[in-house]
Amino acid sequence: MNTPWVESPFFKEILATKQLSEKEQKMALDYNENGFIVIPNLISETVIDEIKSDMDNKGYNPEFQMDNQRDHVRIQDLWMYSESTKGVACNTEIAAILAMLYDREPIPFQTLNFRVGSQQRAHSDTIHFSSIPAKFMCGVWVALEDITPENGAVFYYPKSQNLPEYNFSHFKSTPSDTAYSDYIEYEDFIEKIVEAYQFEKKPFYAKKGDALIWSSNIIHGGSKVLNEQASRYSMVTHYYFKDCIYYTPMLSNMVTNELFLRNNLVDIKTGEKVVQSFNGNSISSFQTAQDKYILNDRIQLNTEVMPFPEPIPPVRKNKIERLLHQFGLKK
Ligand SMILES: O=C(O)CCC(=O)C(=O)O
Repeated sequence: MNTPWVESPFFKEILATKQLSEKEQKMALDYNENGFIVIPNLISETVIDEIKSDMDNKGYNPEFQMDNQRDHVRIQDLWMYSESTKGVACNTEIAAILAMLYDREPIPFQTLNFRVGSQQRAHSDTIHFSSIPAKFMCGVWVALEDITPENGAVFYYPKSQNLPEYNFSHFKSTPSDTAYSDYIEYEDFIEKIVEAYQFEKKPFYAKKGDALIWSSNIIHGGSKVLNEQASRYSMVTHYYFKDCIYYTPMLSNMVTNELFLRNNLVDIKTGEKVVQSFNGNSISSFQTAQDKYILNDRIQLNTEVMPFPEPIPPVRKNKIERLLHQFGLKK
């Protein structure tokens, strides 16, 4: 089935065919049941100290030149400037666990480093990072200091990974495009979903060095910070898995199925652009708006999922339109 085996309805059957150690089996069972697992004491004190020093001396230092997004809470993709952050994103122990859980090569593609609690409202990562086949994505969050009720623990709702992958098409009454300014509507919706299903909220009071792996669709966020002076050094790496099509539902039109494809994903391990495919098979894409694509495998417009150069040259566009008419794909 085109779903991670660990999230498959046939999980138990598949598990019985696998040669897993007792430890791996327990991880797979827990991940399947709850949508997350904890790996205690994964990252050493030395590495943690190096990351924190890079955060303070580079990420949060306005004098240090970097093009990445950063504010007083988070630094995006510090791995580009911090070998130790990159080392955690490419940690071989994490990679082995992810490869075991997903049966595909993990691709670390984004890091976020936090100095304080994010206080981010409940959400699933699938609103930002989805894939075809679905659910080939996960987050690995690492505590770079002890987490307490004071400093804004990450929280999650076990079993919520089994919900549909909610996006704007599930609650907005119009088929219009969405933008980040609409995100609050998604957060309000997710809050209502959590209430409706009465999921149990669990804070992650991690010890320094502990890691939490969460599945793409589990609802999670950052608790309120009770002590404004408290730091919460931590980092998260987001992973996709090989041979999928990668897109952002938040910026796609999920009613008309026009996808915001992540054409510029970079594999942190190699620094190379990630090739998109459906289980290794390339699929054509047709650009419908500046940042949106439909996938089509009948008309060979492109050999793989890649954008056309922008703007689409008029001659080519006419040819595409003629082809779409011819195949009954456009009136
Ligand atoms: O670190 C946190 O407080 C939350 C991070 C998070 O929700 C995410 O990376 O998706």
